[in-house]
Amino acid sequence: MARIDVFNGDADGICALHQLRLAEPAEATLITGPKRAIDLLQRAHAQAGDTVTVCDISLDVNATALRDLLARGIDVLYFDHHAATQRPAHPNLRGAIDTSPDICTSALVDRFLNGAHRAWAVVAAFGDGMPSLAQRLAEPLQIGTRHLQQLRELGELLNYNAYGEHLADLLIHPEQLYRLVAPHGNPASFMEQETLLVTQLRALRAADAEHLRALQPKFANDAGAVYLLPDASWSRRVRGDFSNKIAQREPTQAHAVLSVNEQGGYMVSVRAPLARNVGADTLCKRFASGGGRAAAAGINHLDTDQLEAFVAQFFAQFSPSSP
Ligand SMILES: [Mn+2]
Repeated sequence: MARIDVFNGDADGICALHQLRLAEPAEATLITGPKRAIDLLQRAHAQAGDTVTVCDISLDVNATALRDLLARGIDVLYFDHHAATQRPAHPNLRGAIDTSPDICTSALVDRFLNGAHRAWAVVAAFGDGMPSLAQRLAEPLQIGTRHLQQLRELGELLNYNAYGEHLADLLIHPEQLYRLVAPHGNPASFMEQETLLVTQLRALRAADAEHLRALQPKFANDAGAVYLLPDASWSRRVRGDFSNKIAQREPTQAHAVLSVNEQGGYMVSVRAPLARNVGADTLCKRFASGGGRAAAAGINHLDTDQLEAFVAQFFAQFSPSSP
């Protein structure tokens, strides 16, 4: 009767599984990866009688693998807050799925365990960018402002480690990070014992932020700005958050962030001006692999020789005179 633990490599995934394993210690095979790697359940090679625990990866993305496990008599304990439209009803499927916008997986696990390891849920909520949830969870713990600040930093650092396209972009493999977290009953103990790792993560995040501060738009006018991120690990770590950050910094402008993709072209992320929130999808859908929403859209692959056309269309789309 083997156990397999499958979890997102970010703060929420790690802290969710950690709470479960503090409550019920078990030797398990671990399956995880960078934050973007969510198609993980198919890697779980389980036999009838085994138990698979899943944390913080979309049920929809893993629905086929899940149905296959259940059909083969495997027990599945599933906790998640991402897209889950095709939730199978099965006696061997337990856990909690809740896609409300103000909940994270670690908070679901916290509820499941009646708050037994609450501090880790607080860390995770901060890491998942939900500070008000974190504060709500922390309230009954009556922890001081300084300690709460520590939990916030830890959440953000654990989360930051998972950013990147490939494992090589990450400071340490999320599996290794989980193993370092695992012996610690509380977050303060982890921060005291793992000072070197915490320092390295802090330094990495600061250095990346410095790269970003120095980055100038490649093309810009009053209507918007186009940024070109270099082909570097730091680019792959920051690109997920960068579009949101600049959109908030310049709410009247449209933004495009281009980064080099695996095929040697660009992956494009477009944000309409926050103040207007229209046009991003219209622009991106003009390109073969483009799509998205009115406020935020993207192009998976833009050939380098299409760059000029894209930039022209971007400014045409968002110039004040255009409809
Ligand atoms: Mn999460």
